[in-house]
Amino acid sequence: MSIKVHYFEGYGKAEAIRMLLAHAKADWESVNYDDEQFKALKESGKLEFGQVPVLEREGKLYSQSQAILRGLGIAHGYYPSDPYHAYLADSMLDYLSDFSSARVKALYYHDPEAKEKMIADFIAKNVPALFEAIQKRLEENSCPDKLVGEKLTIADFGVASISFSQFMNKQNVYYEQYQEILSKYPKVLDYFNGLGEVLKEHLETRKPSPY
Ligand SMILES: N[C@@H](CCC(=O)N[C@@H](CS)C(=O)NCC(=O)O)C(=O)O
Repeated sequence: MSIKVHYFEGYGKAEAIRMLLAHAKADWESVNYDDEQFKALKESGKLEFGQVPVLEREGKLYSQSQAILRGLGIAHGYYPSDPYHAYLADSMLDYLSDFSSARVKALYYHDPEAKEKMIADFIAKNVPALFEAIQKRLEENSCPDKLVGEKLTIADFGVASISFSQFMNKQNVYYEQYQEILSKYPKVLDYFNGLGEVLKEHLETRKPSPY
C-alpha cells in the first residue's frame, strides 16, 4: 500500500520526508491541501496534534516531522546505528529546527518595520551561523560530502530540504542574498551541489514552490 504524505503545496516541513521517500524509491505520494481543505481536515479530528505533515501508512497516521523522518530513516537505512553518529544526525536536525523557527518568526512578525529588521538580522546572522556549523561538521567528518559518516543520513535530508527550499531555490525571494553568503562557504556549496546530484530526480520532478 502506498505511503501518503499529507501537507500543503510548498516544501516546508514535509520536504525532508518527501526527499527521503523519493531517494529510497518507496511507493509514496503527496496529498496536498489548500487552506480550505486543511481546515476541513483539522476539523475532522484526524490529526493528533492538529498539524501537518502527517504520514499515512497502512491506515495509520504519524505526526511530527522529526519523528516521522527518524522512523523512516530507521526503516530505510538512513539512521546511524552508532550512538555518537545518531547524536550527530539528531543534533543537526534539532539545530535546523531552531533555524527554521527563527526564520518563520521573522517572516510572519506582526509589526512590518520590526519584521524587516528581523529578516535582515536573520540573513546577516543566522544564515552564516548555519553555514559555519555545516562547514565544521563536514570538515570533522570522514567523508566531505556527507554530514555523518560515509552514508546518507536523515541529517543530509534535513539540510537538503532547507537548502533546496531556500538557499538553492531560485524561486525563493532571498535567493540572491543567500547565494552571496554561500559564496563565502565553498565547501558548503559543494556539499549542497552534491546533495542536488543525489536528489536530482526528485528535485527535477517536484512542483516548483518559493519555500
Ligand atoms: N512540530 C511539528 C510542527 C508542524 C507545523 O508547524 N505544521 C504547520 C505547517 S508547517 C501546520 O500544520 N499549521 C497549521 C495549524 O497549526 O493549524 C512538526 O515538526 O511536524
